Amino acid sequence: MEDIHRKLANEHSESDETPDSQDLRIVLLGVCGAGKSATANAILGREAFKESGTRESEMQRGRVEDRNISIIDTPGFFNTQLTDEELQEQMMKSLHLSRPGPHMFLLVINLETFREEQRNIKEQIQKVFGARAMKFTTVLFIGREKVSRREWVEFIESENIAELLNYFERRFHVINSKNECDPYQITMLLKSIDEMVKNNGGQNYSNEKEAADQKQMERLIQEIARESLHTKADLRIVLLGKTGTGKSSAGNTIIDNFVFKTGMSSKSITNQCQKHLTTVEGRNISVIDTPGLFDTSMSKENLKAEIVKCVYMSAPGPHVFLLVMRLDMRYTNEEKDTVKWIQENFGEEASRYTIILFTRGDQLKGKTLDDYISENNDLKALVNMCGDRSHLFNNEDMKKHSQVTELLEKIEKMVKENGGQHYTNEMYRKAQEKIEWEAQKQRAKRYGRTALEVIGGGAVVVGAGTVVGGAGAVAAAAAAAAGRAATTVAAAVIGAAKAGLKL
Ligand SMILES: Nc1nc2c(ncn2[C@@H]2O[C@H](COP(=O)(O)OP(=O)(O)O)[C@@H](O)[C@H]2O)c(=O)[nH]1
Ligand SMILES: [Mg+2]
Repeated sequence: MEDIHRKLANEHSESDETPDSQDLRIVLLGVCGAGKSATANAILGREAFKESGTRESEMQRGRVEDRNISIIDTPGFFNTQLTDEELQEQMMKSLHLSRPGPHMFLLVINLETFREEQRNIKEQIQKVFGARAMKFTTVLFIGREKVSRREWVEFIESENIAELLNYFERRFHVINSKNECDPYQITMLLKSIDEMVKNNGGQNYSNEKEAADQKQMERLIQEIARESLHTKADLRIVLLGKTGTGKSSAGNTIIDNFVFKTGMSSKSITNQCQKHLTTVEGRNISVIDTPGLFDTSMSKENLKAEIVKCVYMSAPGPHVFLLVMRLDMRYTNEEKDTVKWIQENFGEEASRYTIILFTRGDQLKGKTLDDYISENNDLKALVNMCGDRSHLFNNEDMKKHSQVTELLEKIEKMVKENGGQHYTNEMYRKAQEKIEWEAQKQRAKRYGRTALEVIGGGAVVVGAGTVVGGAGAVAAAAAAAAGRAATTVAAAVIGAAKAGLKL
């Protein structure tokens, strides 16, 4: 952590000072050209910032009204000179400069140039800093002298502005443009800011909440892993695949009961991993249903965090991944992406533990499954990669027990070929490390990093392929408490959780 702060500070020596912990720390936000730098200068009472084309976040300190103030100026939103990524970097830099976090974001809106379409600036703020930032934001209207009293009242009472202000719990203040701004207005502004900071309990904005959420998730993960080890089934089956392919239906067919909810919808009916333990033909098995990959109703991060739970729900690891596909659908790019996702996230080794399970056997129309597979080269290659293991279900005919018996035989044959081994959490951890490393290489190109890393909540990436932080310590504690097996699960899952929480 220290290292990162030092490195960031060195890299950006133009803003060399560090805010004193006693300073009032204010980050100025707004659209490009709103007048943020001029406003900062008006507050500080000197020409501290250059007043045009701010491209980098920068901090200046001053003593105003007997107190130290640090103001961090940022490039504007909707800035055509910066890419989205560059802007994101600069916003993260503003957090770094205001560490441990600003007391207030001042959203500067120029009464003269404010345009309707810029109202979605609240979405921009939320996207960059998270929903919590709204609590720490005050709207500062500038250029009051440019509009008549009647215009001002109409503006502030208009529906659009009322809607915008509601997001910030109606915290706002109005001052003149810099050249028309007398010291009294600044005194009143600071008084108003003090009041708002006080109402927030004197706290500063930081991503600690997210860090706390991460810790809670790690605890939950360990709990599930430990519990799963207690109720360990002899044969552990995980259903994976796109939404609507028939995963939940196939689970029901295997169990011979309506345990998993099914349905026709482009959105996932299943949004959480669900495990069911049962006895099938004298075998003690667990079936884990998962939400569909590439489901549009969940964010990518949440979806991944949820799907990876199947690994620890099947602790010490699943014997088989059933990759479910519809027989009556073409093998589309989306299907290919599903396969790619599984390979990336569970590692190439996962294919040794995979059987392609086709559903909708009722629509085979006289052909054999092999005929169907050999008609498409890509599909053939996929099945081949999975050791030519495939099976066909007709979930409409759940009473046809032979389809389940045959599937279980295929699974047992595969387990035997794998030397009785199942997919392990260690394999999962390796796959995640690989993804992490790839992502890290991408991140290294950027300065920004996430607020979590900069402001210091959870884990911090310190070097090639190494991840340290709170999570490691938790895993170590789990090692002592729960023994080795549980730890491997916990460690693997913590990796997953971190990946899911977009490190
Ligand atoms: N005709 C037919 N319909 C099926 C079959 N398997 C699933 N379905 C239907 O496909 C829809 C989606 O199934 P579901 O199990 O919820 O898919 P999931 O999103 O992958 O879990 C449901 O309406 C099922 O009734 C099958 O083998 N034949
Ligand atoms: Mg489902």
